[in-house]
Amino acid sequence: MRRNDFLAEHVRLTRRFFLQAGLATTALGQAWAAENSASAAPADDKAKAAAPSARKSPPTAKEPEPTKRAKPEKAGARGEPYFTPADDFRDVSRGKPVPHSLPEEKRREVGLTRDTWRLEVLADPDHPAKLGDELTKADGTALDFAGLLKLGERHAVRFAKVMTCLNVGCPLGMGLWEGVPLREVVWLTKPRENLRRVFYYGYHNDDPKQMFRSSLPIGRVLEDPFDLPPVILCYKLNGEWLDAERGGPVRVVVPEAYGFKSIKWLTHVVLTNLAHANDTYAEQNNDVDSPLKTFAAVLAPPEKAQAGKPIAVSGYAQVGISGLSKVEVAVEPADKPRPEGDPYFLTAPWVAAELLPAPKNWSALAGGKLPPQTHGFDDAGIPKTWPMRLTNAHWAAVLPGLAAGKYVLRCRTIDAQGHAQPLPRPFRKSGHAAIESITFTVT
Ligand SMILES: Nc1nc2c(c(=O)[nH]1)N[C@H]1C(S)=C(S)[C@@H](COP(=O)(O)O)O[C@H]1N2
Ligand SMILES: [Mo]
Repeated sequence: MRRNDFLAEHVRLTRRFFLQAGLATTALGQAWAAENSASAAPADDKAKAAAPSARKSPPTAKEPEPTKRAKPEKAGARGEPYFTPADDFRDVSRGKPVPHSLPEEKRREVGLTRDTWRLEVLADPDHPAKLGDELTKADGTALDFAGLLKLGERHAVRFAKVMTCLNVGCPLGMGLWEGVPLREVVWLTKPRENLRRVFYYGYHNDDPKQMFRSSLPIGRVLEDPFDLPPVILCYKLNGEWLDAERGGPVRVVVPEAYGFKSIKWLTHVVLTNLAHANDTYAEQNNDVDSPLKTFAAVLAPPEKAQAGKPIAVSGYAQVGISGLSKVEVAVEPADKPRPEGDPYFLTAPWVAAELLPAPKNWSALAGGKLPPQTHGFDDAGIPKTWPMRLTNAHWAAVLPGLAAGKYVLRCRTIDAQGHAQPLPRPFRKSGHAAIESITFTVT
């Protein structure tokens, strides 16, 4: 059932738009009806059919395949608009075994429950920052969960953010993340000098080979550029305690970053004078200084288009650090050769799609409402800007009728700086931005 919520929600969001455009039945409506009819197709195939971009950008060799139950391939893009119930996130966690699969007793033993969790904050022995204090288990000063919540009473923040794996490309889930700014915990160590970077890691089965480490410049931790939320030690997702699969009891969440910066099952923060990144993720040729990109994707191709009849298409866009000004779509005959020297489809016949407004009811949150004092929302829970950076938006378009034949559909974003996708950062190892090409037939 859950997989269908994804398309159902999107259909609801796009329905008004298509009704106004004089289209009672949308391509997605048809796709959704097909999804819902009892079908013999294995769940995997159906998920793939609804997820063209996921199909084209599979996880790289080193990125573990999403585990557990079959989930919508574009879970993070689900409607309403966007908060994804914790259980519906896709999971790309590493670890043998993955820490959230450990029995409760073992999790208690290693500090992966709220009442046993301890965070050590240390100077890096190789490049030591000068600290007044370290927070250590040995001398009983490590931060515990009650101490973190105590800091939260004065400093807690919450913000909306899409969790996207740099290597998978399509979002894993949209969350309302809540926690204490990491800087509040850094300040507890009374740092004085030689502090240029912070690195941090979580529980990894006490096996150094399994350590998955990430890092940030200290400047990003101490100050928030422009109107970004702070880097947090997160303990709540969508208003509920962060569960073990999502990295609970405590994980880091870096608002503008891809998922690998948001370390789960956090146990250690290390303050260092090292001048460069030392992320585990760099070992896989990833660009570890890459903030979220803006890109658009189609949610369901116009599978049953009829000659001469308008064609409905719709999808979502991830809104990266450069914002989103519009989504465009282009349709060309499939057999028309592409001009040479145009790898980014700049010469395709682009037309504007419509960006859909913010929802009024935010399901997955208690009462369907944003809690007060959420970053980017006013006190009534209305977004201050739309679309919002670092989250998803939905879009829809009606294409004029076409003659029978085979066509290619593409969509792209124009970010708020005027860059057309996949620019300004077109390289794969800094995150997915490629324009997808979807063939469909008009009969
Ligand atoms: N400790 C730890 N944290 C981790 C990972 C991991 O393997 N171990 N994976 C990272 C990666 S690559 C991603 S994309 C995100 C995924 O977050 P999610 O599981 O909440 O969707 O977690 C990050 N945090
Ligand atoms: Mo990832």
